[in-house]
Amino acid sequence: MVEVSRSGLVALVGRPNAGKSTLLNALVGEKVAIVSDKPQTTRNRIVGILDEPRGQAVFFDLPGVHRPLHKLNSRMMQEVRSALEEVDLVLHLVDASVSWGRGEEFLFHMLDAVQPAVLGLLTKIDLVQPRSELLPLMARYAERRPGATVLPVSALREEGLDELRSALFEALPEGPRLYPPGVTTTQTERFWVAEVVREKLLHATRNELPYTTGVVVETFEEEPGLLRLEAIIHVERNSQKAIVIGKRGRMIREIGTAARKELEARLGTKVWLGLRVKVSPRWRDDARILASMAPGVAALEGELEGLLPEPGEGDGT
Ligand SMILES: Nc1nc2c(ncn2[C@@H]2O[C@H](COP(=O)(O)OP(=O)(O)OP(=O)(O)O)[C@@H](O)[C@H]2O)c(=O)[nH]1
Ligand SMILES: [Mg+2]
Repeated sequence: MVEVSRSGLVALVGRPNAGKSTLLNALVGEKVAIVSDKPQTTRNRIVGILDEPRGQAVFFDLPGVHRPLHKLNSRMMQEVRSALEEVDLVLHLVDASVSWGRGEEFLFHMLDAVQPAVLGLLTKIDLVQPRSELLPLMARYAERRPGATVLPVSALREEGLDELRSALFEALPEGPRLYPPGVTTTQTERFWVAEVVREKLLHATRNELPYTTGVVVETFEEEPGLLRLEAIIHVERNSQKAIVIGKRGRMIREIGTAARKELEARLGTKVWLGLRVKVSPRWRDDARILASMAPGVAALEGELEGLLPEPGEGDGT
């Protein structure tokens, strides 16, 4: 019997910190999205691709759904809304380790109105003890969305992922691959550099800082045996600049070293990474700076030709 190949676009949607990016990395089997314990880590649509004999799932990891107070956040929410119009399937991630509040209710409302099928996921179940406490949560989800499937998962412990993969391939339409096998993401290396710097920055700093910092790569130069990188860390106030730099530059050195090591391992080249901190009081509302933080899409050297659907095909128009 010939195996049926399925393919489609799958959005990962949830509240900030629900575990979307961690799950994406676990499903793809490679780190394609940065992760942190601070909410609003993901600011752009991140594409991650799972390729199996039974099909190909193209995931959109998205910013967590929250109330936008800046242009940056409005764009983040716009990214979620536009993704919901494009995809074949939505994975709705609900963090099983925190209580279910008004934000989650808002998200349910938002998803009630979308076209694609929604698969519910209870995430971080390794944190739920005893496990029997999952049952009322699953029941609550089923009550809120009658007929929906809801699956418990732990991306960290890789629990429930086989069941999830099976359920999602079952839900995807039949169709050919959208990307060649071996491609796991579409983001540019330049964008990845900014993301890795931001991840190390989020790990090294606390509290308010996550929301008020942004990273732009200014220099990306390939020299023989060396990748020369320079990035600007935008902050909003002098006091934040002092925190990011740290005593005698200790903090920024720590961020730079951690980012450089990860980039060298990933890109397979020696990296020189210069970091500068700049006070840009309103960068979160500055269209020019925000545009310079956009991910871009990596060129796949013509490989995609003939593999991508015709424009307009499958987009519901
Ligand atoms: N214990 C446990 N922690 C998890 C699991 N999945 C994610 N986390 C943690 O939850 C935090 C948030 O994870 P992310 O993957 O960045 O969450 P996100 O939904 O992408 O967050 P935003 O991008 O900010 O919306 C991190 O500290 C993760 O390590 C899990 O299965 N178990
Ligand atoms: Mg994320």
